[in-house]
Amino acid sequence: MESYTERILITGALGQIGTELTNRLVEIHGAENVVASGLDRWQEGITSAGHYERMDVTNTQLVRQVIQDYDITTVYHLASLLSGTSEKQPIFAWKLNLEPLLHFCEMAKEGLIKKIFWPSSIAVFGKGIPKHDVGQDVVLNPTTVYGISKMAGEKWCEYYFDKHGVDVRSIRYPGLISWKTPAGGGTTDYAVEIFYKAIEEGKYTSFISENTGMPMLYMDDAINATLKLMEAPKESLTVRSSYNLGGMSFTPKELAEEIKKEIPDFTIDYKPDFRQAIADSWPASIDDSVAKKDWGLTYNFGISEMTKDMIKNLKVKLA
Ligand code: AKB
Repeated sequence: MESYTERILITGALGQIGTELTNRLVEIHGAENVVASGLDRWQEGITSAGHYERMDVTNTQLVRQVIQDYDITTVYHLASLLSGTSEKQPIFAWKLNLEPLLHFCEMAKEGLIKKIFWPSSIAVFGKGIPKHDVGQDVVLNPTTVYGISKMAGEKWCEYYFDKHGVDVRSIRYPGLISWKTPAGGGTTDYAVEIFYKAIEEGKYTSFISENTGMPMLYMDDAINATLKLMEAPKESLTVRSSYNLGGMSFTPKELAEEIKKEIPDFTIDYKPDFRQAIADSWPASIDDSVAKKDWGLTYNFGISEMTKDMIKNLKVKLA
């Protein structure tokens, strides 16, 4: 195996995954080897990374300059518009979700970068696919702007690996639940909002109907999985589009029942909006046996461990 000091660039470093992934990468590789980037201006404490670049990831010249200036070897390219927001800005969603990925793959093809991580989503599956235990190799039929962009991205990842040996790795994230940084613009985000409202107001109106099941993952498990995939030996990876990740599956009603065990007076009602149609086109549960076999995917959090941890930490954060 080739050995070198990793120099890491994270795009979308101030987002829901980015903030936590950046902290873990700093712990592993040292702050001086981690460059965080995002659209916000630099300010004290913006990130734990040793460097911060205010950068629009669609600005190809600037991105190339940053890669060269810091001798970047590995890119975690997280910047993306999520499903709800993508429906409102389809052309921009396509541009943001696809073009920078291609640019990073091109730079890897030129030998400027050694490894790329790019997140895909359960949104790639879409209509006409069985609802439960959806396998790794089913036909993809996304019906949302976000799902279409993620499906195309997966195909590009596979293409750059097959044709040019580009080491780009990817996970189809389910809904991600976390307390440190709020999510924004996603269909699964009800499962984050519900905790804020439960603690602050004791009640929540869900934009997803009570019996709609979706796969979800607690952020700690998401970060562990991402790092595990990136550390896995190249030879053990059999999927170069994107790996299924199932996490746990539950409905808003089941989550509300779990929250009530911690906050007995909590109440929920349901007013589904345009995101219900998106959720209806997604699977309720995912088969992730290929990720388990290829690179040892494991989870530490089920619905009750996650609920307890969210409430414990958010109570302190919101106090
Ligand atoms: C979203 O809801 O858009 C995301 C996702 C499942 O990719 N959380």
